Amino acid sequence: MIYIIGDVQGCFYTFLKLAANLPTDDEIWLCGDIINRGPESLKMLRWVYRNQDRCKMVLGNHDIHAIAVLSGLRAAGKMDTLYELENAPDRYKLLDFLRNQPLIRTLHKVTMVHAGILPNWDLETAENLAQEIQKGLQGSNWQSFLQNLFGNEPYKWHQDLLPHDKYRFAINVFTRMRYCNSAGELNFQEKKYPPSHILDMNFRPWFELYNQKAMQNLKRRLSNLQTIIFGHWSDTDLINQAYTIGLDTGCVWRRKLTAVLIDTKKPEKREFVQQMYID
Ligand SMILES: [Mn+2]
Repeated sequence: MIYIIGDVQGCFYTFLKLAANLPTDDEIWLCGDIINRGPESLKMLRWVYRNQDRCKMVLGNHDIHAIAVLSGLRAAGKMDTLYELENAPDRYKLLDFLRNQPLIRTLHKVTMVHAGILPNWDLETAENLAQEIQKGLQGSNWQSFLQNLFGNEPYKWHQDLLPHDKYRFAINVFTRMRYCNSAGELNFQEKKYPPSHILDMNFRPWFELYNQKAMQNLKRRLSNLQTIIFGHWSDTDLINQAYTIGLDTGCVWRRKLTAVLIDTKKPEKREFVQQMYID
């Protein structure tokens, strides 16, 4: 069986304590932002590297930022806690490990991603975009490819976007999205949940739009019923809807780290395991 764990962000001892409460035969999947802002990024990343057989991850915005910092493309910010990692003797091995990680992982009807999937996309579109970006990050020109991924624009999805615009939009969806609308536009200004003011252009939390669409598809007996498990948005606390599960319960803000067993579909029957912050 597989447990998916929310944003660890370098809270390594909280993670170890939660993992100790999960069956040792089970796989652990991490839904991104495994490092940065918390105290023990280097220990966390080394643990995930050593336990690759049992532990799988997807990249979050903080993991991608760390790739850029380790490769000299971006400077570490004031809030970053990457200093130990930047100076570790095994930093290049860990850098290569990180940039070879995917953006989404799918098992049957469950998909794990750090921030989300655009409600307008079907799973195939999302998987193709994620694979193309992954190829770019693994390729020989990965540094210039990565450099082109940073930025907010374009704000609106269109299938005919130029490649770099398309990849920048897609990585923002996979690793940074919070609010979007049914026209496929992103809003990076609002981060609060619920929003701090009334949003124009019908912006809504992406997972509510996605869940609504999946419920409509269920009524119409369509097959597009993928459940999305995500992190990234600690303001929302635990989200447990029919087709979306949000696991960022604010560990890095000294709240909780949450795991969910990939198993039953019904929200009331899902098994969650939580650990209070202890780092
Ligand atoms: Mn994040």
